[in-house]
Amino acid sequence: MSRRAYEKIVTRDPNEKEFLQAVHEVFESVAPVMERNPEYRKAAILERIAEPERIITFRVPWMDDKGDIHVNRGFRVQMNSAIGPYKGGLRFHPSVTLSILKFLAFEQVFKNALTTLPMGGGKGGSDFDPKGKSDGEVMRFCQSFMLELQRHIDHNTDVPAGDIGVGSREIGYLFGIYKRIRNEFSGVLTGKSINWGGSLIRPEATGYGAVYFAAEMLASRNQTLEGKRCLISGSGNVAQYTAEKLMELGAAVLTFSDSSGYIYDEAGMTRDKLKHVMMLKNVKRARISEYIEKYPEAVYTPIDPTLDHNPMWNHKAECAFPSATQNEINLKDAENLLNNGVYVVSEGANMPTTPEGVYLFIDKKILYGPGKAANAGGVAVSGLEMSQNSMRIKWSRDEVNSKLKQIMKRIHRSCVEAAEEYGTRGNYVNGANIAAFVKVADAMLDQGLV
Ligand code: NDP
Ligand code: 2IT
Repeated sequence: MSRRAYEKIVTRDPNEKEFLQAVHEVFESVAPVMERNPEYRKAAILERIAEPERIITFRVPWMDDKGDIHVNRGFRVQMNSAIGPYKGGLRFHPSVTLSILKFLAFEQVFKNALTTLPMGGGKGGSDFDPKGKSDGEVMRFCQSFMLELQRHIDHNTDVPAGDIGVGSREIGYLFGIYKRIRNEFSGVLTGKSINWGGSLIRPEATGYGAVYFAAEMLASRNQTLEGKRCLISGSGNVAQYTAEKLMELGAAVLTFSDSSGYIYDEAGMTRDKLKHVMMLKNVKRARISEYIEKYPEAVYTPIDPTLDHNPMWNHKAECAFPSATQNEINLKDAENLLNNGVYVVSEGANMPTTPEGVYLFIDKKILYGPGKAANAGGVAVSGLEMSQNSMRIKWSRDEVNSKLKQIMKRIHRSCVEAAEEYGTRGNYVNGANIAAFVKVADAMLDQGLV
């Protein structure tokens, strides 16, 4: 690995733990690419690719329903525009820091390159916590947030979307105020509702894509998802549609979680149970613990912060779909997964496995699909939403779904080919990082020193 380039970044931002973690993994994967391509070193591609083109931070003042004033911090990290306008979600969560958004923006650059669509990478958000807030409070926050962000985005410049804490309600409020300020109806955000510019299948895309990616990995061993027992973390957008597609393909979904705990339903999810989860999380905005009130045969386990592992990952299964947040699978969890029979991990979340966990998965040669490949279906359909908006047309469900499937198949193939080309067969981490890096690096070379 290019230690020198990495150490420079550590020296500059020693406290950005998540960002350094994401950079370290990519730099390690692309070391042999740097060896083979001295022109990348000469053009300081590593130094440039890990430095955001622009970071915007701003104050977001807003008033709650009682009339009290609150101040949150807003961010947009415009990481890389070598292959298209900045593209990536907005995260509203109290844990948001610049380090987290830089890691997400960095991952996004490579993920977007893998989709083969013309999108650069960016990410943004705020430390605002939408939990327990009224619709009016969320709306006022979104309006204040966009009042500043709108200066820096445009459908040709930077196109945000949702992520944790930003779903269709928030995208609606953000879009409404953008349209009013700019006096234009454009595709400046994706994840819009279907009757005002959204794409069919966008809500489903990340979860469906993660399942298609798992199916591709299994197909490489002549296997399918049918009859496989699956553990899913999270119970939000990605988790819900991962479950839906898994059930459709005949797999058994055993778990859901949120930041308070998890449910284990040994009998497996059904359409009705999933519908109930969607109502609880999307409409009632309740906790997943309420699931057992309707389905008492399931077991709810609250998070125990004194444990060194998450018991959710300690159940018999074949597949795991981490779909909540970063670093939710540590080494102990990874060991537990393997000991329980899991040999397929398809990451719906971004960077959900710690480096030690990743090394173990690779070492044990399981089918491990890293987030930037496995969850790229969401941003891919965002790219398709942008195309539909530009052309002012709307594709059918089947059309978008079959494009999504093709894209996930292609991503899988480019990971496999790049891993093989560099002598690490079956290593999807190297495959994803290398295939994406080469594409972005070549575009950067073409465009000179910018
Ligand atoms: P949602 O806000 O819809 O759901 C997030 C889920 O994860 C909730 O169940 C939430 O629980 C749980 N969660 C969030 N933070 C934590 C935490 N710190 N500890 C434990 N659980 C947590 O978000 P999405 O489903 O959209 O996003 C889930 C993951 O997928 C994220 O990593 C995101 O970056 C990634 N992703 C999303 C894409 C998309 O299109 N939406 C695309 C690609 C990746 P609670 O209800 O308690 O907050
Ligand atoms: O992490 C991600 O890829 C997303 N949150 C989706 C980004 C997008 O622009 O659709």
